Amino acid sequence: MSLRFAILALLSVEPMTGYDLAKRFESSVAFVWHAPNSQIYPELRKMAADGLLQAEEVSWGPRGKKTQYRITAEGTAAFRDWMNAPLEYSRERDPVHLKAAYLEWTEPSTAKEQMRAHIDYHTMRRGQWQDMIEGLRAGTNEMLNKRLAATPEADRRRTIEYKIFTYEGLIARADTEIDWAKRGLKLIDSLSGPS
Ligand code: VNL
Repeated sequence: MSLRFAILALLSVEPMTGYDLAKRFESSVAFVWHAPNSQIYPELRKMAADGLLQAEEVSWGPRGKKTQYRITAEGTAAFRDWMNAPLEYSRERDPVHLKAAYLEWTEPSTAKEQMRAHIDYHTMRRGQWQDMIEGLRAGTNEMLNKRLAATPEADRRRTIEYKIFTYEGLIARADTEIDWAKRGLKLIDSLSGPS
């Protein structure tokens, strides 16, 4: 359900073809709302059918045509309403923690390998988020630059700072995961002797 709001967030800047939207999505909002192209294209069609977007045929190349999606007044209102509604939470569905609860079913060496993989994964994600913050701060993020060009001067600072705030939250979470997995490594050793 949140997918359509992630799409509306991007289309609030300018109309895009499905292909351009999918590409931009991947390098911006996908870091907080991951969705494969196989969900994005059908969602765009549904949103047009629901009146949130207007689908327009635009020429592409010498004879080709492409569908471009433009946010409607209804789409803008739906995004604003959603933004102003209370936060929603979903209950945990985390295979890592599910497995952590039953590590007695593994060899200690396997359990430690999993903890190390957890550290590696979150270290990698942390790096991507750090790079994102650097691009947002340096003014080299293409999506943000387009958004800023369409944003009144008085709103630009908060438009930037809230994006940075988002990635800082993800980095803090990654740090917590890394610390937890390090504690896991120690715990596994203390329960089984070094392996
Ligand atoms: C935007 C740009 C959003 C860069 C992002 O993540 C991002 C945007 C939420 O302007 O919509 O990393």
